[in-house]
Amino acid sequence: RPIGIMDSGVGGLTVARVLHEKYPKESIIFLGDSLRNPYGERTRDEIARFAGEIKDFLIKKNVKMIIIACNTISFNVYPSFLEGPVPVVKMSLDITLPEGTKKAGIFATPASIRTHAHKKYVEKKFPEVEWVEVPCDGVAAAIEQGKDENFISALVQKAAKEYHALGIDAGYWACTHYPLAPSAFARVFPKVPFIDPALPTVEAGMAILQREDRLAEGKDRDEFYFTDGLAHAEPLVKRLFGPAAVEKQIL
Ligand code: DGN
Repeated sequence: RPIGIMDSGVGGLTVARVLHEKYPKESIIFLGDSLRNPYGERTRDEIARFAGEIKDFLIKKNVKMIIIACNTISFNVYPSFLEGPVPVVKMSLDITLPEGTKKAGIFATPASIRTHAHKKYVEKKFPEVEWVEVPCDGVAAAIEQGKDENFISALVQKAAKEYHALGIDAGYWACTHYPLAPSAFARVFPKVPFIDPALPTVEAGMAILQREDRLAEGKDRDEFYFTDGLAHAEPLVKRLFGPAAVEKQIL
């Protein structure tokens, strides 16, 4: 049985890519809700309702586990979302930081920052670091729409300035869209390392499957569904995953 991966759009592909590279025997069913993207500027109830629809779709596809490859969904759904016939794994908060980091920025959508989930966790894990939260208005949407680097870096720059993050020595990509635009961040923060939690997220999910002895023995096929925006999503999927089925799916 395949592993289901969900996001509000193309961002979750950054998590799917890690799963694909590290565990090539696993099959992936991906759904990105590009039509209703961005989730990051929506209310909690809306996010929870849309996420429920994606979850139902994946369960009908007979997945053995669901990875929520979206921070906004992970930290806005209600606890009951994690219950059901298959394990549901949220985005990991368990990042590592380069040694000697003094000030670090949490870059996320406004809806993720509103929960303060990331800050609460990393402040406990790294109490010696000064953490700044940087809600990045419009950045995920710009990446979703395939806007160019100039456009995206201007948005990052604006948010960084507004939230006093320009002097950081490390950044936390707490939105799965952002690792698709590393150069836009590098322009604003030259030489600053950015941390992507995709790997600990995938490892958390695979640990569950391993414990239950449910790892796949060989890939069947990967399927990628988007509710809109195929003109941008399809070439991106092909670039990251090679030939794979990409289809439009209305929820
Ligand atoms: N990729 C989503 C996340 O990790 O928060 C956010 C995308 C969005 O809908 N704004």
